[in-house]
Amino acid sequence: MVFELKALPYGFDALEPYMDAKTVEIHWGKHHQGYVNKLNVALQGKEELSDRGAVWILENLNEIPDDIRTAVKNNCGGMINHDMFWEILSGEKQECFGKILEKINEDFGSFEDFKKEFTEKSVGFFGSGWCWLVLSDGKLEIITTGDHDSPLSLGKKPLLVIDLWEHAYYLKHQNRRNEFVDNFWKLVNWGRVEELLG
Ligand code: MN3
Repeated sequence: MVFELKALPYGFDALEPYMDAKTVEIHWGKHHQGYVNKLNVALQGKEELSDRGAVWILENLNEIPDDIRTAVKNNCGGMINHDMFWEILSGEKQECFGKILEKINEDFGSFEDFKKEFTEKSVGFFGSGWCWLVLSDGKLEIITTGDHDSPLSLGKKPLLVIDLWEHAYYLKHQNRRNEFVDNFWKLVNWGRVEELLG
């Protein structure tokens, strides 16, 4: 199969003023699209792999031939990590609620403790990568991954993610990643995160 760029669930300006329309347009239309394109190039003539889907690929990287494994890992992760990033954002400000809030309180002590740890790990992460809330053996964890590595490759279920590559914030915030992370909290679609928790 040929992978396609998933449509954004909202318009470019839907996340204003916390995430600017120009950043969303370039991030989705150029960066995200670029990973989809490069994944298709890497998997050309390998339908037996692409037909199994992106999740299977990231859960089974050892089954990808050596000569294309790095390109497939980077670009499949680039595609699917961005799919999740867009879908857990929303312009309709929400507080964390329901089952996901209960689980966060259970595993982190309080929402504020969770938010503090996630913020510190996001702001402090060195280089390009992602910070995640994942479910691992029934327990919530905050982890970071470098480049476009996915928690799926570690056997963990991703629920929430922030993109820490400079392209995610440089136009608006330049080097001030902490401002970008602060704004991220105003955009989280907790209803979607709760659905992903299942
Ligand atoms: Mn990105």
